[in-house]
Parts: sequence; structure tokens; C-alpha cells
Amino acid sequence: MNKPTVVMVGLGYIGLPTGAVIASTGITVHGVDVKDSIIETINQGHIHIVEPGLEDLVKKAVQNKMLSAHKNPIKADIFIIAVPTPFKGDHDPDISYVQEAADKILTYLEPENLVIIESTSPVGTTQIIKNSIETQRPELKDKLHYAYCPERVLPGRIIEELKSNSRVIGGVTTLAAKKAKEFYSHFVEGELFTTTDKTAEMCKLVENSFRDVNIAFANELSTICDATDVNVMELIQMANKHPRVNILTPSCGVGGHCIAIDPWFLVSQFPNQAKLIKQARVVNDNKPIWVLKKVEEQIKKWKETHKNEPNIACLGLAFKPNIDDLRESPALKITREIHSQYPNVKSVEPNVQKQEIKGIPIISFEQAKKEADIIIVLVAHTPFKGCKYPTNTIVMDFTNICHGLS
Ligand code: SAJ
Repeated sequence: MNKPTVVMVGLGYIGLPTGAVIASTGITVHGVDVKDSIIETINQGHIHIVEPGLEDLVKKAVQNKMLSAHKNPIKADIFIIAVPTPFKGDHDPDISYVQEAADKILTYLEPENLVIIESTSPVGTTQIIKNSIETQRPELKDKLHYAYCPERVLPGRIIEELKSNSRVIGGVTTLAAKKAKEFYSHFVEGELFTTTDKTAEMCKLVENSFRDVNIAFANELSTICDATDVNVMELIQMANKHPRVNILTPSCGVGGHCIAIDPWFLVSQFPNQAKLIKQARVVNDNKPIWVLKKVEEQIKKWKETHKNEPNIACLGLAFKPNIDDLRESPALKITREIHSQYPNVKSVEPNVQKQEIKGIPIISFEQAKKEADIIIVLVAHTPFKGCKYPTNTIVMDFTNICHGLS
């Protein structure tokens, strides 16, 4: 396929960077989004999300007329769906945005078009979308190519990883997989592996469930170690000296838009089988609650001794170290909860240039060290590493960064 034209439905955390990277290779990308403000921002060469390197890429692509944003699709060779798949009810996947995106492209589809779903989806979604399109446009039955190709990028490194990561490409037919592989080879330098649509759908869910289960193991270890006199990070470093052991890092909880969500898709579809995956979710979801309990005990003790309210500084609000992304952040949830109960709570978030976040005052690290009676380390941002605090400050380190161990 020589320089196809692309319609990208969904210009969010995945659709926009992917569209911009595709456009940078000289392929015309017609972006589609439901939000007028997003369309306007992109068409001015700006971005509505925070991601290193993205603004430059979008600016260039818009200036070169390779990328533009619109309310509606046009006819094209390839249609990519990259919209969110949130929960509904009790952790059940909601594919209504994917369905709406498919409905949106319906009248623009022509024989030989390639329809690619990138949204994280329950197993069988590509087939559901194919059936839906064929029911509404029966003349297109078996005339389109359908593939599922999940993204694997890490927020903060999206642009680089979009190019360098390997990709799993699942085709409803072998020909669809081949065509999708040909397309991805325009901008992906990593290896491209083809398989079936169902395997690719499950692969995405399994990758994030694998990580969640492994983080749950580390988080469970941290609570076991707390019950005895063992430093969990030292323990993990020692255990990881074994050639076949690689334990991850405990944290104050699992956040972001992927790891804490995707495993539920498997649990929801396979409740009788996915027992370990469900338990890992429960362990990781309980970690912020455990942290809060520990903090409350400490504050109570302090108040009993000092007979007044302590000054508290929570270090880190982002959902993981060295990023500014606050989406589904356990550190933010914990800080808000403490802030709602105690008046003198402030936060240090070196990656966000604001004086206040969700009502929580933001102060500098230096100020926190000077003023705080209790410091609660929630995110292992590099500036917090190996830091020394005044001797009378109580430091609750849920990341082990203070000892330079994380
Ligand atoms: N976390 C720990 N301990 C660790 C590693 C992570 O507690 O040892 C926590 C982080 O602090 C954070 C959460 O887990 O709260 C998720 O962070 P992450 O770095 O594991 O993952 P994400 O959500 O940024 O990106 C993941 C990646 N998936 C895998 O590594 C299998 C990424 O490659 C996916 O593309 C992305 O999900 C996605 O979009 O699905």
C-alpha cells in the first residue's frame, strides 16, 4: 500500500500521538473528535494533553497540512478507532464509544477499506464491530478488512514508544492482518507480529493484567514487611539477585488509565476463571486504604504527644514517578482524603506548575522540609530521592525513596 489516507477517530491520549506520528511520515491524517475545543486546539497546532515531544510533532503536522481535526470523518483508505473504553456497572467494560465511532464512519466506508481498532477492548469486540457494520451496510459484507492492534505505549514516552515498540496485529482474516502490518510498517520500527483479532484483544488485557498481578505481589510484600522488622525494598533487592526472580516495586497504589482498569475486562468476561487477576486488583485497590490507615495512626499519635494539629506535607500527586499525569492517581486520592480530615495538609508536586490542585495547596520541597511535622512520601519522584530531613520530622515513606532504595 503506497501512502494511504487515514481517518483517526478519537484524538485523545493515544489517537492524537498516533495520528501525529503517522502524519510525520507523510501520510494524510484526518482526525475526528466529538469535542469542539479539542478540534480547535489541534487545528491551531496545539495540544490538550501533556506528553513530551507531542506539541512539536502536532504543530509541524498541522503546518504541513498532514494532520487536521474535524467533527466528522471523510472517505479514506484506513479508519482507526482510538476512543476510550471505560467501565459501566460493577467493572464491566463499556464499548459504547467504540460502537459510536464505528457508527460514525459507517457511511464513509468503501470496499477494500481497512478498519483498525486500537482501543483496549473485551475479547470479541472486533467481531462485534464487524457484525454491526455488516448489518447496517450489508453490501460491504466480506468486502472490508478488520484488524485489532492495541497500543503499548508508556505515558511520558509515548512518541518514542509508538515508533520503537513491537506491535501485535490481529486480523479477522490473514489478509486483514497482512494489510494492517503493511500499514504499521510505515511508522513502527519495532517488530510487527500478526495473529488473530481475538488473540490480539486478549494480549492487551493480559499484558496489563500481568503487570497488575506482579505489582500486587510487591504491594502485598510491603504490608507483610510492615508487620515485621524488614525493609521491603532491601528484601526485594536481595530476592532479585536470584537469576529468575524479578519483583516489582511497591507503591501507594496502582493508578493511571490502564493497569487499574484492563484486568477487570478479563474478570468481567471470565469470572469463573480469572480469580488471581481479580485478587490482584483487590490487593492493589486496597493499598491506598492501607496507607491512609497508617497515616491516620501516625497523626493520632502525634496529636496525643503534641496536643495540637501537625503540619503535614504529602510528597507527589501524580499516578507514578516523574510524570505530571494525575489520572486515577492513588497519591492524589490519599492526599485529598487526608486534606479533607486535617486542616494543615499541603503537597509537593514538582512536575505540576500550579499553586493548588483540587483544593490542596502546592508548596516547594524546600518549604515542606522546613515546615512539615509529618512528611508522607507517596510518589518516588527523583527530586525526593535520598533526601535528608530535620531530625524531629516524622517521615512516612511509602516508596522507600528516602533510603535511595527505590
Ligand atoms: N507501579 C507500581 N509498581 C511498579 C510499577 C508500577 O506500583 O513496579 C504503579 C505505578 O506507580 C502506576 C501504575 O502502577 O500507579 C501503572 O504504571 P505503569 O508504569 O505500570 O503503567 P502505565 O499505566 O503507565 O502503562 C501501562 C503499560 N503496560 C505495561 O507495562 C504492561 C504500557 O505499556 C501500556 O501501553 C499502558 O499501560 C496502556 O496504555 O495500556
